[in-house]
Amino acid sequence: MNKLSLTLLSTVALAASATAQFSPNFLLTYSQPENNTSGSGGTVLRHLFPNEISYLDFFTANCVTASAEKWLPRTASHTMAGDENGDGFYWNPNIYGKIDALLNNPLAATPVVGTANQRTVYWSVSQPLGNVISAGPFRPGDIARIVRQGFVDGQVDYFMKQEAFQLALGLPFATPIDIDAIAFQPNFGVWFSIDVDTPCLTACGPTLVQDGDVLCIPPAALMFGPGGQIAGVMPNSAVVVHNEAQMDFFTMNAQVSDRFGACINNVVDVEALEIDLFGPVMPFTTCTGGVLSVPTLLYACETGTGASLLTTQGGGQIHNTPCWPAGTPCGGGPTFGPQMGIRPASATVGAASHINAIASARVCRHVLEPQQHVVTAPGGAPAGFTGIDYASDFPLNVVLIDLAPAGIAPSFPAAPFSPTCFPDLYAPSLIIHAVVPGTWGSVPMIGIPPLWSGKILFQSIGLGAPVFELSTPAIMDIN
Ligand SMILES: [Ca+2]
Ligand SMILES: [Ca+2]
Ligand SMILES: [Ca+2]
Ligand SMILES: [Ca+2]
Repeated sequence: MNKLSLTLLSTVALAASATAQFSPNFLLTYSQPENNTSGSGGTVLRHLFPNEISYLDFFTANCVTASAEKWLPRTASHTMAGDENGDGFYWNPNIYGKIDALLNNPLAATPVVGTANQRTVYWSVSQPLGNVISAGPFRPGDIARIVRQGFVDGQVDYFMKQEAFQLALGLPFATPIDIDAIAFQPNFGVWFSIDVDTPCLTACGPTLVQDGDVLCIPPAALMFGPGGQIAGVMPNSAVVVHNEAQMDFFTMNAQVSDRFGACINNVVDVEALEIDLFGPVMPFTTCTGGVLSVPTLLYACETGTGASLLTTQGGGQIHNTPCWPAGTPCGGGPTFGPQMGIRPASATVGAASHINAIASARVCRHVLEPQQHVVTAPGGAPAGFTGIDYASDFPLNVVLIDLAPAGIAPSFPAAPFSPTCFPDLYAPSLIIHAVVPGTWGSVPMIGIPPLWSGKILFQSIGLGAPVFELSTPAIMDIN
């Protein structure tokens, strides 16, 4: 028995646990800056950016309050990644460009089965991460995350590298690609879309792979690493399962309006993918005579402004969330955005965004974000001159303050604490800055002495769960 068949056997066994993880809730990103429906208690957390991940909870929230709540703020990314571009600032408002693909890998180890955190999910970027801190690059063609390796923080850790996609597509490594949608289940393989039409050499020979195509790398062509990541692929193994014309057909059938109320007839570009484990599975015979199991796919497309979400089920439909359809049917007016957690542009026009990345997930929400990320105060500043906003589902929260070194802040595993929220402690001296109640609020900033400069770090401990649960970390640059 060769190595590939052995790998396949083990993944079939693992697949049984995957269905338990499917959630009607989503981690997701939007293509444009948006505001969420809840308003996040008036805090800065209501402003969602294309390089931040939000959480949309249809299940534990009642439908009236379902809102996209910020889950991976930029400040948490730059604390995890450090001063990746070496400019002396942690703060990089354009980090990643946009997050254009998201993956909650069912094979990833998580402290609690069925949940995910900011260290377990993977994403893709549209602009490379700076290469000052991480030994490995984070390129638009990678699906990766930022972790601590041993005692070294800020390292890029891959689900699947650009080179593996290139190999599967029959492309030379010199041809960069941008992956702009990803989904994975061990029994269905890797499903993806690219951002720019590219001539490839797939399993079917020379093929112009289009940005609206949906491709699969079948399970038998994948080799897995010990953490459930893709350690290798068979060359030229990628298959176009739904080409752009087929995706246009699904979209036409779905009969969904865009933000202006016009009916969408094509995808232009497939921008987000997730496998719907509750949907039917269809067989697909490839050009080589192989048969693939094709799952129901949730997808978003570039034309899907107002943040609609569609499904391939039944030949193409608007996805039904547990609360409502994820788009307005043709003739019913614009798709506004609140159906997927964001506010419309006006009373008559929907939100500008299409959904840019999506992953089914269940997560804990505990987030910090300074109102002001960079402070220039050579003359000093009084206490409370700005604030650190927070979101927490815990009744009581202890906000810690610490100093961070230039470059990269060290983190420490919090286990057995924080099993569902952020899993690492960035404030080891445990100096208490404030104690605040839950949901949303703001903590006053400390005063800054004249001529002081440095990096100030905040992280909060939520109390009221069975064990302490940590917030995402935040760093302010003080000049
Ligand atoms: Ca920087
Ligand atoms: Ca990308
Ligand atoms: Ca695409
Ligand atoms: Ca995308």
